[in-house]
Amino acid sequence: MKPDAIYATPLDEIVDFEFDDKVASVFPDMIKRSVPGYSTVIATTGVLAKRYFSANSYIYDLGCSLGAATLTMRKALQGQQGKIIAVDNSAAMIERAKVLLAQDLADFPVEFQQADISRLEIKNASMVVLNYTLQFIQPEQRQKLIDNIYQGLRPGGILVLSEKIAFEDAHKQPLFIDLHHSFKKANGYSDLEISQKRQAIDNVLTPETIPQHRERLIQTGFSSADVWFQCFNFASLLAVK
Ligand code: GEK
Repeated sequence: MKPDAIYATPLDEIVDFEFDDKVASVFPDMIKRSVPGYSTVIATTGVLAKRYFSANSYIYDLGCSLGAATLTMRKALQGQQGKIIAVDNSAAMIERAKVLLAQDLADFPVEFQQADISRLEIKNASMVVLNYTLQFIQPEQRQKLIDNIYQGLRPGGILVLSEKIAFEDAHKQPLFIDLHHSFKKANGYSDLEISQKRQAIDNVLTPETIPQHRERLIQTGFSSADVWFQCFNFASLLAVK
């Protein structure tokens, strides 16, 4: 795994974070060292796929990056009839994801698409995965995307929504940001890397609170929406149609 050193040296200008080739080439190391609980969320996505997938349906992995969740779900669904449709708008991510898929031996169809998830037709889905991606969609466009997902799900189908989260409480917000930075330091990131990355990503990643996520999901029509995992300021919700 190529180590992430993108923000390791002082940069003259810090530009907005982008999912370009430089990021895609170090992505597995970056996300593992930056997102507390990432490997638990990926592994559990496979467990949920096994339970909620229904025959001849689709599973969507929206903002799939290199396809970590897709490959885990594929393994869980070997031999069944259906398809995983994995979508990302970054050409660099999709190109690399296709190479990783070609090296994977599991037997379940996967289709990678380079597309904007805000403009996607979602249909016949038993499961939709939005792992750490809604946070990059403009807040005013989020309801439309969640509506589209809800419409495309079969009754009893699920949405797995994993996000960086914010806190309303004036004490909790800085505490959890600080705890997240401690997590990154423990994983070998320097103070310079943490602060330069923070400047680069703050304009493009807008976290919301857990009550905001839950209310949106329930208002959309989901019969339940519960947090099944949280580590510091990263959480994952399971919403059932
Ligand atoms: C994982 N789920 O490893 N349309 C399509 N893709 C998008 C859009 C959009 N509008 N906006 C952002 N992306 C993955 C990790 S990373 C999270 C997801 C992170 C894509 C973007 O190109 C990137 O690959 C992904 O969403 C977010 O389980 O890096 O913090």
